[in-house]
Amino acid sequence: MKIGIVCYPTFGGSGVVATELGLGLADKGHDVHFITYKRPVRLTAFHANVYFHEVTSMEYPLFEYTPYETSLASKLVDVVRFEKLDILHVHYAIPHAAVAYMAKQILKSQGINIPIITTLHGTDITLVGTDSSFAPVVEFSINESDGVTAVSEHLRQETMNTFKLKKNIKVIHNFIDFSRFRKTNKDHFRKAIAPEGEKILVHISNFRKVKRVEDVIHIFERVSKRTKSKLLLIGDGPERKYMEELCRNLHLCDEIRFLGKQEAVEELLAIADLFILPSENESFGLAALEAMACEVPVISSNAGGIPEVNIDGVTGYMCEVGDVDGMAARCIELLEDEESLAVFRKNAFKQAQRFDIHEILPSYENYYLEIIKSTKFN
Ligand code: GMT
Repeated sequence: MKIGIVCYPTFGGSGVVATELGLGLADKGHDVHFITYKRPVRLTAFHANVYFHEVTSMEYPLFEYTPYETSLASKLVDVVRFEKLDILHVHYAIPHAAVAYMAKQILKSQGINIPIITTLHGTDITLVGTDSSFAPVVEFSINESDGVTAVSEHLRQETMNTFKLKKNIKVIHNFIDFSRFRKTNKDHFRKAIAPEGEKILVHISNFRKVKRVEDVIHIFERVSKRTKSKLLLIGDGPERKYMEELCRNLHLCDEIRFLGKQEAVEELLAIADLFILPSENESFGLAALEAMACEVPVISSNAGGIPEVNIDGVTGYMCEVGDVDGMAARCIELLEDEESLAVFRKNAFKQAQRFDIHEILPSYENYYLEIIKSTKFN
């Protein structure tokens, strides 16, 4: 198939999933065309059947806001027409689903039928999509997509509850590439970060409010009083400066390291004992899955789709959102019991295998074929 993928090219989960999906499809022989404003961060090496089409917008003094949507729609029309794409798969509803609808209508007027699949990732529904400045467009463009997928059952339900939908939503979970995410020996890193054999806790996110990074720090404060430990905070975003302030106020700067955005997170997960994810909302929790693939148990909230990934008492523990004491107690419990920790590590890995890219990818391929077939004579 010739597949067009539209996504955010940044470090966010939706862009990562879109890029890994595209690369996986290319490995299976499909031609994959990424269409976005910047080369996606995980699209680094050369691949024979992967193409990147950069969307550029004309600058004009009248434009206080550059009309990216118009440029993207024009680029989609161009790429679909001249590369003869079979399907367009857009990730994150805002604005991609609406732009795809616009491109579809233009192409229709030129006698070209392009099926559109929209994948919902989470905040495009739970946080941003419900805002009155977006909601009518999100609802309309989901209904106008030929196929819609959500990354968890919870997100599917939430979308159905939030919008008036005429469409079925297919659940296709996030996935993991074990050729990259697996436990490796990085003892030299461990020695550098925890020279006195301290336990290592890790949190990775985009430091937005929804991630509750302050809970991570408060959990760590409690844990470090009982167990010699270090906390690695990976990623960057609007909350980071407040979190740095909080660490200073709690006198924890020697124990907590802010590592910023990192490309090779698997190398840091390789030295982690626990992964902390106390999110307010989380449609799936790809970061937790990546940790589990590296044999790191997860202490998390039970928000959104996290229970579809983390199994309470098996691959980690889950507590109510904001239950800092509960999450700290669970961390201490595991860190002080090497035997249980080893069992949880193995369980986490086993559960992660359910989301192996090789298991999940065929669901996308089959869905593409189903949607192409069902839209052929529209
Ligand atoms: O985690 C984020 O806030 C980034 C966001 C994104 O779309 O870039 O991630 C969402 O999509 C990921 C991939 O499908 C999911 O694994 C994350 O759970 C989801 N984040 C939220 O729902 C908060």
